[in-house]
Amino acid sequence: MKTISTLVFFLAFFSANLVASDSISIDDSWVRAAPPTSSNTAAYMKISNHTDKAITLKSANTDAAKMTQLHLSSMVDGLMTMEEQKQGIEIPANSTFELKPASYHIMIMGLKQPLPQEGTLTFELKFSNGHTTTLNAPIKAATSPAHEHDMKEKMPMEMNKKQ
Ligand SMILES: [Cu+2]
Repeated sequence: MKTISTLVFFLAFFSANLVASDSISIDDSWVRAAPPTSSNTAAYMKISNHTDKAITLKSANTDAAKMTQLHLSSMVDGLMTMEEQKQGIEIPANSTFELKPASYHIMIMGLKQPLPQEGTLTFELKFSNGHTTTLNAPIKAATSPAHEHDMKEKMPMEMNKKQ
């Protein structure tokens, strides 16, 4: 009986995954660990659109923070700035789009508690085609010391000079 219930579990698991990957799949997601001095961080991932139409990431939500926005970082006059992408982030047809440091990201503002470099953060992503994905993104340390969220921003954010 144990073998059968294990098998049923795996079949249910894999078929759920197949349904979820119909239009959109997410790989390599991660959240930047935040020290106690910072209440903001960002999440990154690769989003694949398996359809022949563009799909827009409309929103991301997590219970761990007061607010979540979709942002684009770019260099303006030698300063890294970020702008909210109110229209969402478009994933072109049949392609993979990467949210990454110094580029598109999910901005997490007003963390309810520090994010140590362990565990995962749960997100819900909503897409323009009605698709919704729940994601458990691992929390990792920053790989690059100079990051947009440590610099002066258009919006008020803590400077993180201690590190
Ligand atoms: Cu940002």
